[in-house]
Amino acid sequence: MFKSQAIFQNAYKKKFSEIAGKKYEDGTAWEQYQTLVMLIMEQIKLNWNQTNCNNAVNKKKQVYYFSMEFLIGKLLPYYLTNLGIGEVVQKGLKVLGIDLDILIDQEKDAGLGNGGLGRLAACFLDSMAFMGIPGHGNGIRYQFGLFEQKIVNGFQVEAQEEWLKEGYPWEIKKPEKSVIIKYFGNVDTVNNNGKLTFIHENYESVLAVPYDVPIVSYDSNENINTLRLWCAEPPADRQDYEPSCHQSAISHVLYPDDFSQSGKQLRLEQEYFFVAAGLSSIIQHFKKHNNSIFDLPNKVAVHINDTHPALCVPELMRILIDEEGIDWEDAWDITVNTISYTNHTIMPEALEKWQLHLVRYLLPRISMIIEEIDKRFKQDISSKNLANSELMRNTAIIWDDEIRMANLAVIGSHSVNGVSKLHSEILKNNVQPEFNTIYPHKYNNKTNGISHRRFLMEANPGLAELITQAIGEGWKKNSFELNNLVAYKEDSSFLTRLSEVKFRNKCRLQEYLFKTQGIKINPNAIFDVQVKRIHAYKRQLLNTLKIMDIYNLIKDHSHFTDVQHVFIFGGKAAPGYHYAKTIIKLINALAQKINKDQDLNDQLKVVFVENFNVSIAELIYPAADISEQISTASREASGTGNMKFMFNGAVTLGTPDGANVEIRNKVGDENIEIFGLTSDEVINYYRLGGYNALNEYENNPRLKIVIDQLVNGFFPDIEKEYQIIYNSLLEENDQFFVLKDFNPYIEGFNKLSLHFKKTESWQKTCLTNIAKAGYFSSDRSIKEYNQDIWRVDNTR
Ligand code: 26W
Repeated sequence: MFKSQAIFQNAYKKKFSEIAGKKYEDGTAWEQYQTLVMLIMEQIKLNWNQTNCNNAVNKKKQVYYFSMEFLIGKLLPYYLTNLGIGEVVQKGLKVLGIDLDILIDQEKDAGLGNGGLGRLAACFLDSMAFMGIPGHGNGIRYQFGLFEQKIVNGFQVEAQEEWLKEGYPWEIKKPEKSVIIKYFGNVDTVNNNGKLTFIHENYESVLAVPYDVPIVSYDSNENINTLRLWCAEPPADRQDYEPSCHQSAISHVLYPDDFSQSGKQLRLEQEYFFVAAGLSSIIQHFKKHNNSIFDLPNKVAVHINDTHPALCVPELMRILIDEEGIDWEDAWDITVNTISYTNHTIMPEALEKWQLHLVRYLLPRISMIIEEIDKRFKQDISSKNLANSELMRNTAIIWDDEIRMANLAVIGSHSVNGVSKLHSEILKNNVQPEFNTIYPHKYNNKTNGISHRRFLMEANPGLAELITQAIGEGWKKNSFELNNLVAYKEDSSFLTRLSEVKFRNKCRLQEYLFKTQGIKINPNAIFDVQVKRIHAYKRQLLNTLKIMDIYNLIKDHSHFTDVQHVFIFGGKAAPGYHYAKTIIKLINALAQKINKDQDLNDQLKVVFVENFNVSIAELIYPAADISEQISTASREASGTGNMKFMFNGAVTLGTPDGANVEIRNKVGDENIEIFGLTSDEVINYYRLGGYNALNEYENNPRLKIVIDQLVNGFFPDIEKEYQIIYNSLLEENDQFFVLKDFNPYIEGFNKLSLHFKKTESWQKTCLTNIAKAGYFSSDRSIKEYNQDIWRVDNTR
């Protein structure tokens, strides 16, 4: 591809005039960007088609990753690196007087996700393509992404995220592959000589139109997978519909809450929409190339990313029974053997439940099937003498006139996994112990991973180059080779270069923050970073109370350090999550107070980075010194930010939660700061109904001061602005153990701050973190998913 700069330049000029009908010099930056993407699309098309043909001819098993979210970020810079054409393109454009960075700026992050779950899906697509696994994404092409976050007077303000406004040149619309999705109506049951058939009548149709995006991974040009995103349109015979009509509303906007279950009918419509469209296109494709539908589990793996696509279970049953004419028992075997499920949260608020009457009304045939699955499951466990009342209550799919999606997912799939060792144990032993006795063979762990090519190779080119100079390029394809860096632990010139790279990355972030938010920070300071969704359980509050305490000590003259600290926060709060939004306001109020306080001599700075997204994340992780992973133990299923920081040599300050535990096992206690209650302790407290938060408050003078400051006029805000935070700690007895973990947290933080001053020792710790990060590449996760669950032969 583009063997020389001249070839690229000519192709570019030609393509430009084809697309824009004028000379490239007269084009807008958007037109220049669009041309570049179209040119790349043209180059990869052949391999993309070829991948599909090869898969068909070789009858390779295909993996379909169903996810409500895919947070793929920007594709242009990543694909240039992956295709190995970054330099040719950059230099070629430069000769034409075009700055590649300006073109990259034109691309909007595809904000098709909320947070960890969506970014995990994107990393998994990357690793599947890299490893030659025919693995495709199936999701929704939301017209509007999550939302764009603006901070106005310290408050989060949400603006529509119009990522598609100018078009998205990476997608190809495939109208010929559209599918009709049926909602509402009634089901007529007809008895044909003893065989029941089900006819769905009086339904409303929605057209699902697929848009395909190519998934191009590093050095694996010959295997280009597909992310298929479905867009809702009115059906062909109803083109008179207003564009705002019910039908097209389905793919309008991503549900912006990644926490509480909501009874929104629209979300249920969305879930059925991409499930039914995806399965229909999979079955059509399968039937074209295979003779027997009984072969489905050998040729197709359907993976459901959390319960949002759990309607795959009844929908696949519906297709097999109503359309393929298979009897229930066989259909059930095929379904269970085809589907596998990952759980991403044990928070009860986030476990999806749908009102039975809503499902009956919206999806009449699907609800019949769910009720039948529920009935047969109950009969089955009774016949095996497994039933007792607690087991019946906890495992039922339908209970209290609600459908519990997690139970449907467990019963309807052959594999159930958690996303870190700790989370998988909690899931199996504490959340679903009854299912674990019924189906012990289903439970397994797949610790999350992240694309180290995206978050190290691309995001941190300085570090990537330094690593490559030391140990060669092998680590890009085999992340475990990073371990060879251990040999450089005593090499002081290498350690110096490592700190120089970090310094440059901190300058890069400093420039960005000055340009976008007008904030000045000192790159010599410790960058202590907490970036993730804002949630009570992630405890941004604990971090804030810590900063208030440090501030108080400095003001009190009882504390002076010669290390400066910059505390960086970033993340979005769900628009309806008042508490989380108040936390954002509190952080900004603290930033205001601290940043302008002359007494502090710049010892402290607090920054809330606006609109945290994949692109901004790529600037932040490489610049971090301390990675804040301070969730209430047992609540964070895994975390993946922790891994992104680790690959970039930041040191974790965290609780023994999620994958933090595994990070500690890899780097050793001396290279991480783990503090606070363990998950067992937290779970025990929950069982006992909590702990005595008031006690902590009353017996800890420094803590008492900061808590009082929330409500005593310390912040010049409207009265009672932070009362709900104060109340959450004292009146509601601190459900997330913020006060209980306060002292150990401060201790851990102080240790890391002191360590930072011992430059060489600190750099060794950073190096160890990078060297031991290899395990947390999504390549490793995907390898395990494939070996244990999907079983696709990906040998070339
Ligand atoms: C119903 C709304 C909703 C939407 C999304 C509820 C719950 C979710 C997700 C399950 C939330 C999520 O993103 N979970 C995160 O998944 C990551 C990837 O496995 C983990 O690393 C995080 O610990 C987990 O919080």
